[in-house]
Amino acid sequence: MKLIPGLFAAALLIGAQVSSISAEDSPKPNILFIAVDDLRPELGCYGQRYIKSPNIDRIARAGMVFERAYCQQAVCSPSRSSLMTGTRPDTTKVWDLKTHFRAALPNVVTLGQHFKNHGYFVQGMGKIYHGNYDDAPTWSVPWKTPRTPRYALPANAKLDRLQPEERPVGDASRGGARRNAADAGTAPDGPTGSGKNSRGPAFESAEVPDNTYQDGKVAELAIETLGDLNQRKSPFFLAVGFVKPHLPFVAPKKYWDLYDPQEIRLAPNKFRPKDAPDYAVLPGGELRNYHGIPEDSISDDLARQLKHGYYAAISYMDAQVGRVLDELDRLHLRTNTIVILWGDHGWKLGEHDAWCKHSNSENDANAPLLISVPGMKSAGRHSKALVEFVDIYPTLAELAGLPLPGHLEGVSFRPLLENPDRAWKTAAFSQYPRGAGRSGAGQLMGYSMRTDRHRFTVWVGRDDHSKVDAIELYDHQTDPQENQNLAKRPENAALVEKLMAQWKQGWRGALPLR
Ligand SMILES: [Ca+2]
Repeated sequence: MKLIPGLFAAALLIGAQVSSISAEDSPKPNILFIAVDDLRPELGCYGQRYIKSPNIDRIARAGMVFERAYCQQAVCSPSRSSLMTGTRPDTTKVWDLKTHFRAALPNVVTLGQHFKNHGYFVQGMGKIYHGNYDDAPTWSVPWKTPRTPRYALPANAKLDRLQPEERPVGDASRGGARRNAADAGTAPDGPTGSGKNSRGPAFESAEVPDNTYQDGKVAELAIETLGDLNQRKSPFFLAVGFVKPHLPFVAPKKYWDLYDPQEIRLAPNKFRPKDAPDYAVLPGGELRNYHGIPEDSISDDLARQLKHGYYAAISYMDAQVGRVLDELDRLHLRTNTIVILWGDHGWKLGEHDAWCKHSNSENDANAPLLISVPGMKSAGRHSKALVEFVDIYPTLAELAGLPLPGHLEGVSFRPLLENPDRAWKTAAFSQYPRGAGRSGAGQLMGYSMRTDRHRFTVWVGRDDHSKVDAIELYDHQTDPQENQNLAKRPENAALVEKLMAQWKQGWRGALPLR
């Protein structure tokens, strides 16, 4: 074979560039940090083989799947602010979608900022922080994201722009219908100003290329950026945020075609948790913002369409993850890059006759977390250890050999990567605010504790934690769907007392021995 001199020289040059950021010259691993919006842990690699998620499954095969990872508050900005600052919502003071964590923590060093301060080139794109609440100090260069229309089909885009009074008479989406009061008053679930049926349809299937929607464009930007980062001497921290499967469930038709709607199974527990307070789980006001969604219970036919859309949106997003992973491989960066993927919180697809997030239930607090570290011996393993998203910051810092800032409220789960079955945290904590309860405790905060066996949630006054409005207790050994609150049963009095004592210890009392 006759070598073409110019090409050979180019190949040598590429090789030199690759090695310039590999272990010999720079011991620091790169980080590919993938955020996914509203992704519940219903994926192939979580044992749900009917979901087509081959690319996230690739990360699982090369890494570890955490089956019991919990966000600290099941809605975008509180969860992301907590994760990115390494502190909990009571520290960030971000419990809603309109507060920036810099208001309470003006000088906090975020995850990205910490890597930046230690020589990393830190770049972010797509949805990392919520909405317009970016944080410039996090990045080495300004965060950016491509903008695309929310819908590809003109009719849907037009509906999205219609004012409620312009909608067809008799349509449930016409103005005047009040949103579910509980949702409207207490569950921050959409941009300010959104309201009942004010948006386009909840789903869309269109014969369009992947880059019609935002995630396709974000993948393209990530691919282009990886090429640039590969030219740099410094290690990189690349944060790539995908917005699907967040509502609306829009995806190219080919991803819808991966699923047969007749085979989609509906949630078996289409009822509220028994003996739980009314506010424990809300019906899903966010979904009712979309055109054609009735205010009352969702019919089985519509539920099947919605689930079909959610699954299609997962497969579409997964394909974009795959494109970014392919580029990482093509550039030979995978051997020195830690890949982490997380969904910001779980989601209800009809469980408890409810939709969306916004609660402390297992459906909402439990979210996907996968991490792949080059050379890890436990690749392909799963861990059932209780881990929290607030642990991601210290874990990545430790894996990169960076010091751990003193403000962190989580712990590195690096030891689990060596032994996924070892003893770990005795509990994970989430919380969610609500309006006033019945006891006179005023505005409420539900502090929820997930132990190995139980979920134990105490609803207290936000201003006075000694005022208890309600308690929830679910036994995951006998009731993994949290259908029956057992807290008031006399035979559980001693258990409630024991869990209450553990709950009062909080996260500091649940830390693992390392
Ligand atoms: Ca979200």
